[in-house]
Amino acid sequence: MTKVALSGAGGNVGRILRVELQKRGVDLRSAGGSKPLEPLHPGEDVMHGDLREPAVVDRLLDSVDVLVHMAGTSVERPLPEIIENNLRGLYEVYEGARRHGVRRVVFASSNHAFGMHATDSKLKLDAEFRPDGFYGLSKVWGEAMARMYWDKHGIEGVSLRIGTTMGRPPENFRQLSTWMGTDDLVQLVMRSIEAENVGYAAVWGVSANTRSYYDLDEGNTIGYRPVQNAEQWAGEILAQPNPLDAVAQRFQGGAFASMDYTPPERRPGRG
Ligand code: 15L
Repeated sequence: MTKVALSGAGGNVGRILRVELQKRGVDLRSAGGSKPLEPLHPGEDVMHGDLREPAVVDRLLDSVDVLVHMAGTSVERPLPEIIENNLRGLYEVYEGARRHGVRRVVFASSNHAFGMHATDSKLKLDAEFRPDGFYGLSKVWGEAMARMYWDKHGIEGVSLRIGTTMGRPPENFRQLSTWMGTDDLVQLVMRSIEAENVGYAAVWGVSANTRSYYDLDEGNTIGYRPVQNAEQWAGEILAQPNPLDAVAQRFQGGAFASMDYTPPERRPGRG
């Protein structure tokens, strides 16, 4: 049976996956960061620790076939923190994957690797990376890292370009485009674990939203077919004001894009 490790199991997405994957019979080891995870049932395979330490990574990946890597900083933060948690952390788990013969790494990438695309464009999987900050930039690096470990070391990689997933309905106008429901999230991760001969693949981690920023018609290598749609909540959401400022409304990354944004009149050569 495939042994799956889940890092970031105490985080917003990991917490959902920890429960849902076990419900579906996945043989799972769940890892938290600094805080121990309370076992959900007697004998649950849980651990915690700092993934920058090879000994912790060794515990995580011992006898593991597939790593679902959800750990790391998940919001915009100063670059030194992003480098430690997202770049160095990912490097350590990939080197651990080599040591332990892990077959596949499923990497939590993000829509923020594309956040400076305009909200009126629809992206295909080969769209240009346009990160909206240091967090998004770390996901560009992570996708390239997954590609490199497949090309160079034969570790399969799936980059999940996750939109907005939080275990509840969409809450604002932007999320009508970026939302992914829990059923779709679970299908996405199950396909990422079970699909055969993936090699390296990137997939949009969003539901089949009517207002999607992403072209889902081109399909994907792992056979993920979302069935949920944020439009179901459009009536309530459109009745509320859009909470985003004018800049955030122009770019797919929303508030991440407008954070520390240099307006045209303050750009070099325009003053
Ligand atoms: C992400 O990548 C973040 O981890 C999450 O905090 C949300 O901001 C989400 O994207 C989003 O864009 O809604």
